Amino acid sequence: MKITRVEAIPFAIPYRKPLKFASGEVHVAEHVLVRVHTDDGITGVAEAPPRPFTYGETQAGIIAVIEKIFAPQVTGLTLLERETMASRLARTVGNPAAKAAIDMAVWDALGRTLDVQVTELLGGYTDRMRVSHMLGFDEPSAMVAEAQRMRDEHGITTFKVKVGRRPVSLDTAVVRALREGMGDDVELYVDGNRGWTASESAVAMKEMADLGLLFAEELCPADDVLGRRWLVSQLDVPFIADESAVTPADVTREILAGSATAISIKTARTGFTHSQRVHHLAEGLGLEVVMGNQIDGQIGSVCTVAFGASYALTSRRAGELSNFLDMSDDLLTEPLEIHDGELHIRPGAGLGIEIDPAKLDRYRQDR
Ligand code: MUC
Ligand code: MG
Repeated sequence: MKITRVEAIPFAIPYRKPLKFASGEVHVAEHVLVRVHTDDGITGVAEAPPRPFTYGETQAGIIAVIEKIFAPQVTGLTLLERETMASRLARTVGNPAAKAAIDMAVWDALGRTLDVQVTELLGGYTDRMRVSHMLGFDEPSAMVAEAQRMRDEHGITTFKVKVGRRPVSLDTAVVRALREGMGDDVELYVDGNRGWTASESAVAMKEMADLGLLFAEELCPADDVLGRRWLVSQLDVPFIADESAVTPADVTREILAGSATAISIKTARTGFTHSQRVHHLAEGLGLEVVMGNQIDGQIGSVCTVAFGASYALTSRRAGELSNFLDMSDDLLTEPLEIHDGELHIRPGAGLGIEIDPAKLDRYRQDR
């Protein structure tokens, strides 16, 4: 069970349909495949998606920090020494996606070694999650057409709508068109990625008050401390902290300050080990949780559903598990499929996935 090597492999897969939102846009998935090898001949995998507009990480930076700092710190530890590993990684500030990918590859390797699923190791609550699809900026008719396609082809009936443009009517018109076009049975919520001010957010939420929204997420920056508290105090839907609340300490600060009332857990930035801590905190505080999407590929989406399915709290709401559908290809031997609005965990040990060597050869950027 001893870790002998950690690999960080850059790869790039274009998006068929780029995702645009208030803090950035993604046209190509330029991710890092992380592989953790052990002396038993086991390999665990995960992927790190660099999101410079959210965490400051780049693809080159993730590879450098893994190769220069993290790989030497974890090599020689066993798969069971995860808290020692976490405390060593914590000596370096930031770099959440790089740390998370190592952590998840270690859990995958542990599951494969013990011949159990990661979901069983973590909590084993269920084997699937309902799926929420994230709709990026576009014209109202195009966003309604995409939502209809997702419902018709995959049975998805929960949608997170990206907002945060100016004037706010650009986005409120989209949400209204979605409600009118999709009917009252679909679940809709909005994510501003900090694009609006607190007062713009309040105007927009009033304008959408009759649209039956489920949640609002990161409509304005958490750094607008009093403005955000003022906004959250007047909303009648839960306000999700996403990029403002990555660590358990961030979550505690945001919630106790009245600047958020629900939490997004993203395994791409907290791995499984720290996502567990955020989950337990949310449970203790009585918060709603949504399993979020870091614009993940299929490996990242498998990680999200593996964690989300582990607990009652994380599997209650639809998880954001479908943005890989917008990519032109991926690395798995058996692609993920969403049916009847659900994504199942994989049946095999660990995360239950295999990397297709031909696909990796085609998309890796280091050869
Ligand atoms: C989301 O929920 O915000 C967009 C930026 C980011 O960091 O994650 C995505 C989705
Ligand atoms: Mg968000």
